[in-house]
Amino acid sequence: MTAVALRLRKALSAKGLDWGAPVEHFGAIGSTNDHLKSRAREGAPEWSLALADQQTAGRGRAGRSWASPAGGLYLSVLLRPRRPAPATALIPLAAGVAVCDGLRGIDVEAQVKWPNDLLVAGRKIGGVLSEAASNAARTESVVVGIGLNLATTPRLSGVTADGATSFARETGRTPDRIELAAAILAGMALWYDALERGEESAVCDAWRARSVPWWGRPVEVVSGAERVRGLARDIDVTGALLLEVDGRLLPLLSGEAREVRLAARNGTADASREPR
Ligand code: BT5
Repeated sequence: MTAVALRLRKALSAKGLDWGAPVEHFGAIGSTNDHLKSRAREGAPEWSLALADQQTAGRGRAGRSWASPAGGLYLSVLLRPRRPAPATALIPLAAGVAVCDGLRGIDVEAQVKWPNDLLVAGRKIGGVLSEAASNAARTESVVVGIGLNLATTPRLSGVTADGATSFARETGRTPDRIELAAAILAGMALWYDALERGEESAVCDAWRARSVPWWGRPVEVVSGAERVRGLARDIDVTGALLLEVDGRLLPLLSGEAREVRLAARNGTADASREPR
């Protein structure tokens, strides 16, 4: 076990969490999620962890990449949920709550943005990538990956370049990555246990309380070739974003969401569903 893995175990046990599951640390790896998914297939136990100093093939959702230079936090955790859907659908939101609280615990006013972004002052400081493997009967495993920009703000090309931030950019400080990881994992344990007890609404409430305050405002969600505009109303217990479109609530399960301007035409949301 590396010194970093040992330090993470110690930080967890200082929080009263004696981590029975394997804790693996890598200087560099393709993707901690890919690694833990293959461990999951080999039968690794729940709460197995993979942590990397940098990733060479870090992944976001839908085939997007995640810039993972040294100086960030790249952490994946393996869960084996016993409860069926919709509880499993809320795991990414529960993780978002845990990451948000980890950052707030070190004085960064983070917010969650549906479905999986962590923002500070409107810029993306991190994200969650949750990947489930199921058989015919049930969800066998969920690998939850967390990426956070800490010491450096990655250089991203194009429109996302100014959309990213880091802990250092926001505070002028560099946090202790291991202490932060332990705090996030303690939060994960708390909210995941709530889900396993059937307390979906508690997780939804916690998520709402940390969300960007866009309720009642026009939001656009892009998913593949489809674009939906409507008023953000709420999330539901399946983790879907509820958009009001033409007076009806439309649940959206995935996509990229952003606030949009009011349509000049009539001063209300330009609520429409149309191909891009
Ligand atoms: C995410 O995807 O936000 C989920 C990121 C999860 C990364 C973790 S790191 C540990 C584990 N192992 C992995 O391989 N992944 C997980 P998504 O919502 O699809 O956001 C991806 C988009 O964010 C990209 O298309 C860029 O626009 C932008 N982006 C990429 N890298 C970024 C970064 N470091 N900081 C801010 N924005 C970034």
